[in-house]
Amino acid sequence: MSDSPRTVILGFGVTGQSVARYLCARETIPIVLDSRSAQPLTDDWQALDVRWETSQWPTSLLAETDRAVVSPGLPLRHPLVEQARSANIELLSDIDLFMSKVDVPVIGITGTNGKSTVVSLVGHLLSASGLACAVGGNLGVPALDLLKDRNDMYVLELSSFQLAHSGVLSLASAALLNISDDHRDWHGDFAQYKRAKNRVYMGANYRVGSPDSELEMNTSVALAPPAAHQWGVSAQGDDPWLYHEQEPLLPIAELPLAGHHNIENCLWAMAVVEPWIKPLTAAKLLSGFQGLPHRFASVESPQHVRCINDSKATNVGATLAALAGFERQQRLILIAGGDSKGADLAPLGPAMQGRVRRLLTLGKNAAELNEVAIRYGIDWQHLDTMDQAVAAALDQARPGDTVLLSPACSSLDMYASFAARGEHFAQLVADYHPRVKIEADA
Ligand code: UMA
Ligand code: ADP
Repeated sequence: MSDSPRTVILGFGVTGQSVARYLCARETIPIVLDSRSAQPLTDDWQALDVRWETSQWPTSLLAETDRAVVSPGLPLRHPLVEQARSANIELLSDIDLFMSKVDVPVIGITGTNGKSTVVSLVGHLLSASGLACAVGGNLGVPALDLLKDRNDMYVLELSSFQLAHSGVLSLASAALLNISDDHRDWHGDFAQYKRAKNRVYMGANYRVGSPDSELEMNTSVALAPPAAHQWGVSAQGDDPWLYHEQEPLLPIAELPLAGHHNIENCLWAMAVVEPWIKPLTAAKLLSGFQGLPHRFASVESPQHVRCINDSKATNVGATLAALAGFERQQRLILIAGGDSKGADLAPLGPAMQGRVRRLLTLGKNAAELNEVAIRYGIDWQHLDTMDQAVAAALDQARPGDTVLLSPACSSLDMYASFAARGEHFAQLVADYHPRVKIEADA
């Protein structure tokens, strides 16, 4: 008989399936509970006992289970999680299982915005310096699936959901990039969200944070001239440069990514790998990095305008960062809206003033955006579809304007994902045929 703990997996999405693969390879066949309606299962899973549409543990199973691996989508107060907790079943995440197995350094990165960009940058720096590394976690490939190949290091993007379900991770290097309002619907309030994010530092060997962090850090990052143990930005002659302490590293003009917030992201990536890569070496390696799609990415546009796909801006903080990179010259047509996830959209008002010439709103929480626009005197129009929004934006754009899709909201009320939203936007821009201007010129 096997001595392995009797394990139940809660949720059978991307994470749950990676946990099942991991356990099956160790000859433990888990049971799965999922509150969704039944999904078709591939042949690989026929041996597995998956119980769909259940928000209730079968009583006998509750008594026989040692531990439950919880998928990130299930909130801490989900009935399946609460019943397990009441029955004193050990609760853990796929990240806990991953950390218990891995014997090489793991870097973990969390934050409200910039996680995927910084994780990818870190992966790029490590690979370019000759280390075999794999990146994953919330980014896409679930952590346990990364173990199929041997690597010198791993880099994980960690969401607040994963961190809330995890124990002490003891990462080799950990960073919390920034924190602003998001995921209220999952966490209940901002304090719980913040608490979950700070769990990234538990037991960490090297802690990278902001200068104003409440916890003690090994090094910190800010867009200001750096002191000892700090990374920042300072002038070299007339030009701004990236600095580590007193050492100039790279002119900002030579960074591989557009967008003001990406200056900070480059600093974070270099700070996180400092135990393995010297600052000047890291700065030289930055140049080979190509940005990720849907994050402040220029798309093929009509000649007279620049169009930017920032569909991954699924919260207010990301859209504020995108707006901050523009002068207050009324050159922006902003397409925004979707599911706000309970967030307060009001901070967008002052940031739009002077920058946004016209706001085009879409989706579930468009009415709240319209109210913000009215309060701050911004010209706005509500539209039902992205097709209408792109046509309106390009019809109204004047030479030199920028059309920015930066929704400040999740896409899930209208699309399968932020990527589907961004691709649709880019396609509509590429297919656009000027109507108003041709008629006006004729
Ligand atoms: N489920 C229930 N009941 C619920 C909620 C979920 O039974 O109340 C089930 C779902 O029906 C599904 C399963 O749980 O069958 C697992 O779904 P999940 O929502 O936990 O998601 P996964 O498919 O496991 O994907 C997760 C991350 N998704 C979420 O955290 C919502 C993916 O991040 C991540 O890439 C993947 O693990 C691998 O690590 C996506 C995401 O949107 C990109 N993340 C959020 C974000 O970035 O803002 C946090
Ligand atoms: P995450 O994985 O945390 O969602 P991404 O790198 O995918 O982060 O970027 C998500 C959104 O946040 C994009 O709209 C991007 O332009 C914006 N963004 C990226 N870095 C930052 C940052 N440091 N601060 C604020 N917004 C950022």
